[in-house]
Amino acid sequence: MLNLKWLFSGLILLSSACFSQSKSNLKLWYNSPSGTRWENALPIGNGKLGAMIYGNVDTETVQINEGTLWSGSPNRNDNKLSFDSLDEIRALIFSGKQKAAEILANKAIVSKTSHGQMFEPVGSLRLIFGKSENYNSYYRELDIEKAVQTTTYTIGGVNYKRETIASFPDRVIVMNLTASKPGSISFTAFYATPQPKTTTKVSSNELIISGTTIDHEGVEGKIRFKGIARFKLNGGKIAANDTSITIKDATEVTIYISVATNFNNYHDISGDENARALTDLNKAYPKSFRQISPAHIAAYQKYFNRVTLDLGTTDAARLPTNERLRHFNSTDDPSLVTLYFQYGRYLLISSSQPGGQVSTLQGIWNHELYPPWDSKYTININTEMNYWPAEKTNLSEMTSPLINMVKELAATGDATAKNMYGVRGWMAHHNTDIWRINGAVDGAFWGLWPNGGGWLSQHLWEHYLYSGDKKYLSSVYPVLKGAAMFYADYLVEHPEYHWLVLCPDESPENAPAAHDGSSLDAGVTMSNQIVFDVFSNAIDAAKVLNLDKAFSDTLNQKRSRLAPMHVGKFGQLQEWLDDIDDPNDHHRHISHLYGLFPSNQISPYRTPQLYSAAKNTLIQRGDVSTGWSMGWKVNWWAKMLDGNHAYKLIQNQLTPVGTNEGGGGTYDNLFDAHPPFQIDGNFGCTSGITEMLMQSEDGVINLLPALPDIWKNGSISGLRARGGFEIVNMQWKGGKLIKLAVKSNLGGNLRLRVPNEIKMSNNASLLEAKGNNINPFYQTEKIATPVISPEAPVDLPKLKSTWLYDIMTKPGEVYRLVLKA
Ligand code: FUC
Repeated sequence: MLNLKWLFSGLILLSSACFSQSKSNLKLWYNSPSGTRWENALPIGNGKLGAMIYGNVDTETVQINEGTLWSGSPNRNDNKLSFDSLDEIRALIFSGKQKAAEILANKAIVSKTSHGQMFEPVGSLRLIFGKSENYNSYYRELDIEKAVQTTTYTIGGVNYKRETIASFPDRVIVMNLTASKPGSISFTAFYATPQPKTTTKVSSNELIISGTTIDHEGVEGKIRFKGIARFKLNGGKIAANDTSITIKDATEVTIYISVATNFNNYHDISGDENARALTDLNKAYPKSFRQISPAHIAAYQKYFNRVTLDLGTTDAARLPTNERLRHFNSTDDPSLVTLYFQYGRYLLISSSQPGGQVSTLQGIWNHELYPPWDSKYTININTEMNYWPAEKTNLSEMTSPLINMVKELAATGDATAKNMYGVRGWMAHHNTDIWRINGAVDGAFWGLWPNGGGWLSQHLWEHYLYSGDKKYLSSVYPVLKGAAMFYADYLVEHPEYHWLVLCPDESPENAPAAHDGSSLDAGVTMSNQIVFDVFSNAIDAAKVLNLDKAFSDTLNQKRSRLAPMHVGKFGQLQEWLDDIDDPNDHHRHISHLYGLFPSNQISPYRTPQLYSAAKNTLIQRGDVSTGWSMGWKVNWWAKMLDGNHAYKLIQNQLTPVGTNEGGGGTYDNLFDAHPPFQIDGNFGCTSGITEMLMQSEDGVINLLPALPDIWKNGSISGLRARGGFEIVNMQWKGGKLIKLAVKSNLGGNLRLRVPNEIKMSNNASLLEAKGNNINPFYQTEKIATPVISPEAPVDLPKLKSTWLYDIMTKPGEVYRLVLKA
């Protein structure tokens, strides 16, 4: 497996300059420029602005995004005909005529207006240095410990350096160009953009781009934007013509890029993009790069430094990132996993900041006028996956744009629930965008899924489970209640089985052959699981806040009438109410495993039969899939307590794009490949790596639940667990937990499940856990007894033995434990 011979001969070929420049393991670095491929460029971002830096020697390209630059304008896309056809569609589905129901739903339910607007690029700032074939010592990196991109090279004995940041405190992108010899920097700069409705202007030291976004699907583009790049020189001369700026013989150049739009929120675009762009720029411009940069790094590290991970380092780590990626599957390179894990955190901090927008399908990085799937929000998995790492990898603040979006969707989705389905509460289908559309899009096959709101609302409850913040909980309670109210009204009794089910409904984007290729159905497993969670969260939140007893009783009753999970004849967890799964179906969506992860309805300890069925389903579906689906599978195998299988999925994901059978993989800049680039796979995998090391549900904090054999030794610090606990530090050796420090922020019982015996480091007594965990954040809802097909093979999980302990904690205290020898 480990091809050391190859590796070392490769290492000898590399210049020593590269080694000395890449001391930190938390860098993506390369000894060649990006060329023309966007996915080779390196991403920076501050949650408001995003940029991809190419680092080419002849021409530097800074491809720029601004989070609120979207096509279209305030709009709704509900189909008002929906309610009149609802009974007929339901009757068709209940009588087995799914295809006919789908045809009718395409007319009556699917939107006749916008199918969602697009996240749009501003354009690129280009710096033309002129032909320079004779460069050497080329090096470029993205330092994710500092959030700084750097490119260096040498021409004619002069060392050139470009450093670029998207400053968090200063809200601008800043590029600093220096050279080892005075007067060596000359280039011509201009804006290039795919946006058709733009004008560019040049003033003495400024390039200005202004424009309006495009119309899309009948919605007029009304986002106005303004981008200003202002140049500051040390030495040399600057000259302007009508489209470009030319700089000659400077010793240092700093470029300050500010971009703003008129977007205030989904229904108000009355902002002043000119004043905004100027305000940010004028504040930043007087400061030098040496002043701006440390403040930026400090603001970034406030978040990033909260978590450290060490899985060990081998010589493979001395190779450039693209080489490491190429050889990951045949070498032992644990620190590439560390880099990928931390890169997920870097990407989340850079693309999702309080006050900004939700990280899209591509985070905050898109260069295309018509991006894949509009680079918007697919909320039947992808947007949720983006935020899986947030709470547990100690980036709780990054959920703020998501929480805000869910509140706004609750406001817009109230009319959707009423107009389209005649019910109370709020809902969203499977897509949304910056205008917070809630209608069904793309065709009923994909779009007639009423659970976008229900799933997203889980994140609001999760934020409470991690923080214990009751004031916050009361501020989002109406949203949780509204999500539950929608389902309480929308559920109908199944005419044959008599359970309460959603209808019309579907299991995202998959269709059983038995239904004539139609996805439409009633009471699909994932929906039952989501409704179960939405009801449980509303009941639990009401209890914490001492509110709405009568409504909680109603939800309780309805919850007890939901369809239970089913184990089918192939031993699988059924995707649909009927036993119609195909064991050879390898569809990338395995939505019914939502109950295993991110939800907590399937557990090896509480529901062993369902757990085995979920495992059979995972095996039947296979490993091969798209990027995000691989990311989900890492989490699932971690929940299956099978670290080696989870690691296999990480290997599949860390494979160069285009070389995997069936899709998935990774680009040279470590962006995840669906393909094309989709950022959810990055975030999903970061979450999965965390779940391999720590899980905090199922009544316990489970430490090292799915450690693969290859990560024998390691340590992690700073993970957060539900109930306000923080894993201050955890160390393992030879697969055994040897050292642990847990901080309790809220107090309460800390129940630990660990792979070996441990003791308090101060030799205080340590209780073996008994009975139910009394910690209110670790209560598990009782799952209905599953229906098991008589043909299903009986296979119950064989679980490794673990040790369970209880520690009654006090708020603010740290509890230290060590291996019991
Ligand atoms: C869903 C998935 C696709 C893709 C798209 C953005 O439709 O089925 O694979 O990820 O979202």
